[in-house]
Amino acid sequence: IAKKTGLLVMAYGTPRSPEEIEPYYTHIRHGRKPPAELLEDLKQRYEMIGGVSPLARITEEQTKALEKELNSRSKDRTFQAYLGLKHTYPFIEEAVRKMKEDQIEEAVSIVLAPHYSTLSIQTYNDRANQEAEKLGGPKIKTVDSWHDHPGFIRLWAKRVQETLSAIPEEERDQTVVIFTAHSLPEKILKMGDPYPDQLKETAKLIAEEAKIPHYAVGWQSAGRTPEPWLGPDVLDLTRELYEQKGYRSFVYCPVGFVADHLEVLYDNDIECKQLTDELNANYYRPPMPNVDPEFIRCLADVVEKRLTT
Ligand code: FEC
Repeated sequence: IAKKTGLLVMAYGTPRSPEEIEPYYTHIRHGRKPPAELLEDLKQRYEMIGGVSPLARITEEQTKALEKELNSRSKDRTFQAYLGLKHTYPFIEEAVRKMKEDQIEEAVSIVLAPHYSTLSIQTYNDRANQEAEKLGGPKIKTVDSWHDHPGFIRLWAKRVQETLSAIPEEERDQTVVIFTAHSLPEKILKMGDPYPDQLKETAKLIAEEAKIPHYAVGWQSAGRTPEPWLGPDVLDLTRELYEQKGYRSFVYCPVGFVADHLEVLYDNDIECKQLTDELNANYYRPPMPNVDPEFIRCLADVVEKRLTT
């Protein structure tokens, strides 16, 4: 009989209704309630993208699709998916408890974010492992990163090429592709964190594969705290590329994310777009991976490989 393997899919999580915004934001802030002004600002951003984020639905679809893909590939294992979220229910710990209750002894986990940081992926993996240790199982094989997976690179390369080929030829010389990920506090640099280098690697590989003549790397969605965050911020970078390099068309590739959600639908599609409008420049953004079967196959490759190492 096929061995049952737990598939723990971890992701950021999002409020499922406007009422959930406050507890969600409080969780992100490590239990500190947000000041009224910051809360209002966040509520307005959700309002601007339609009230709630599509992230909850997309994460669930990605999880189901990954489980199905893995089961279609494997004869000697049956994968059973468990969704564990970082900032809302079902929390990572709940997913691990559920696996234990279901008598899963062996599990593999993946975070739906490509780049490793001690402040991002490691916190997911630590929370999963700590809960499993507390319960005496299951044994979880975690994945650190998959930012350079050839399938992931190909998928973005194709999407950028499609976007570029829709740009009129006379405009293309003045077009720049900007690769971004979520900014993190600058203190990660002192910790020797691989996050910035991994984003640069992703950008380089996509640029090579898609033969992109002009590209830049930046950071977006920095937190609203006084400490310094990794830069250049995508808005400053856009201005600089416009003013100093003469670019007039901007193709935003938020490769640090894998789904349509607030940070893309607001921070890129509204905020960056406002700036390009103001500059009288052109805004483009290729579609996110979401549940593209090619993307799901890439995640399945990563999981399968982890199980053999
Ligand atoms: O509802 C949605 O669609 C939410 C999408 C969402 C994703 C996401 C991904 C990442 N974050 C990362 C780091 C931080 C750090 C802080 C922080 C704050 C927020 C806030 C919201 C939010 N994040 Fe997020 N993030 C998403 C949403 N994030 C909302 C709070 C308001 C704001 O600052 O805009 C700062 C925390 C602090 O104050 O101390 C740090 C990283 C990722 C990408 C990797 C991953 O998905 O885990 C890193 C999606």
